[in-house]
Amino acid sequence: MDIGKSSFVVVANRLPVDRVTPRDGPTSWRRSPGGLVTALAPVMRSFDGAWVGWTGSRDDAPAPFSTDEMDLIAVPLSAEEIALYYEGFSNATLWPLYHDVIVAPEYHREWWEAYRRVNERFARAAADVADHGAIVFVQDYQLQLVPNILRQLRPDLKIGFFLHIPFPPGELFAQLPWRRQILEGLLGADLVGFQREGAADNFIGLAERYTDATAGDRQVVTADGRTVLARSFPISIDVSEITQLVSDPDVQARSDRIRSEVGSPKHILLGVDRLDYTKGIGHRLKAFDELLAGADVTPDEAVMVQVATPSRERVEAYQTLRDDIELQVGRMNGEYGTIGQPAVHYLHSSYERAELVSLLRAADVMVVTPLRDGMNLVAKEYVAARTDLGGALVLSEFAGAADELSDGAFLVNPHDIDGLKRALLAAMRLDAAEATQRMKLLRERVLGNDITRWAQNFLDTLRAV
Ligand code: ADQ
Repeated sequence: MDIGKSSFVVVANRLPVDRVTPRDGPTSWRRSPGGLVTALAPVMRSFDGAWVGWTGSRDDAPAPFSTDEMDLIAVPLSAEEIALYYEGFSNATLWPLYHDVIVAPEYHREWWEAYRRVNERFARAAADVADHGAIVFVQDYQLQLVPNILRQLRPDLKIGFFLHIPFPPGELFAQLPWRRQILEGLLGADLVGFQREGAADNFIGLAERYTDATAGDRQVVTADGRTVLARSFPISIDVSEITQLVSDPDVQARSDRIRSEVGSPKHILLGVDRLDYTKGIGHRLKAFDELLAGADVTPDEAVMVQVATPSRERVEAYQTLRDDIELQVGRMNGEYGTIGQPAVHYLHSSYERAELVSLLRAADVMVVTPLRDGMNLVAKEYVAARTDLGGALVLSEFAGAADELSDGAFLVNPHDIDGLKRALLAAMRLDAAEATQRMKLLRERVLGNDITRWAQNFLDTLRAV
């Protein structure tokens, strides 16, 4: 198939499609769920766009192919590169370092070498497909070196970068043996986007400290005189997708069934997270445990449903976390559960969007308690799902979403277990009028800035550079 040059190129660790291999018949590709691809699809369509990324399988290099919306360019990774670049440097060095060192980051030179090599491969693939003067939009912490490599290869391009996770303060970032190279990598972009204002400030300060660049107001000037904008663009969700699902009678019926299947308690508390140590799952379980132990609520009155999506299962810290959480859930159910009625319904599984939205609709209190989180889309999805203006949101102040949702949510410091218990109780005891009032405030914020608006803001800013 002839894949031409593109005037709009997205570069991300993963391609936005999953391979479907039926037993009889040819392989095909299905668009993966996710707001980012939904937001970018219209831009892709109108600009003849291409997406550069990994398929998710080792040594997988299908020839470039097209869907209705875009050309897809696969970047292959070997088993060793998956271990060193992806599981290693991305998820056991950068991820914990950028999330407040909740788990100790590991610094290994072979991991760094693989990260550098793989970033170069992604940059070359993007350089090959980008038309003269094209816009290239690079995503996230796995690819922080791509902007600068790309700039060297193709000075004609307009390059944007968006970091989906936090950017840490200097006290933590300084640990990184390759801090200068990472900063220089990002400075190859014309626009570097972050979830929160504070992250952009961290970046500007660190660029001045560790590179030859000069800090300015929401921008950095590099040694060779280029201006790099650093701004916050709080990401959001595809509100219309959730609204459509909520209005589906099957989803409504499923939501009612979920309530009765967990014993029709007065309060359903819900957590939905990737099983990740940043999400504060243990903290929220502990708070609920203490509420039950102190008889603030009884197991008849309140149950917790915790969906924990399997994640990064080959990384050691994630294996330990799973053991810890499952021990904690087992103990709680042993202590407070009865036959057919556990205190915590723990689901280690991935779900279809319709099932997820049914759960969101069934929950009286959505409990989002990360110790650190770039944004947290689940909090916004909950708000979008509550077209009935019901439910309450307990939200960590350490999630990016807290910047926008502080008015209607019960904000908590998840490390403060007593505070968390008070917030859970307050959310459970909320009277209907105040609940409606709070949900209205939350919905104003979420509906006013959805993922399409986010993409538009970022790309408009980039074009205007
Ligand atoms: P994540 O850390 O993955 O994202 P989050 O923002 O909550 O966290 O997004 C998770 C997404 O996966 C949500 O859309 C959620 O509905 C979905 N999901 C969760 N559990 C699921 C399950 N069991 N089955 C199916 N789907 C499930 C990173 C950053 C965040 C940032 C996003 C986007 O860590 O801080 O908000 O990127 O920038």
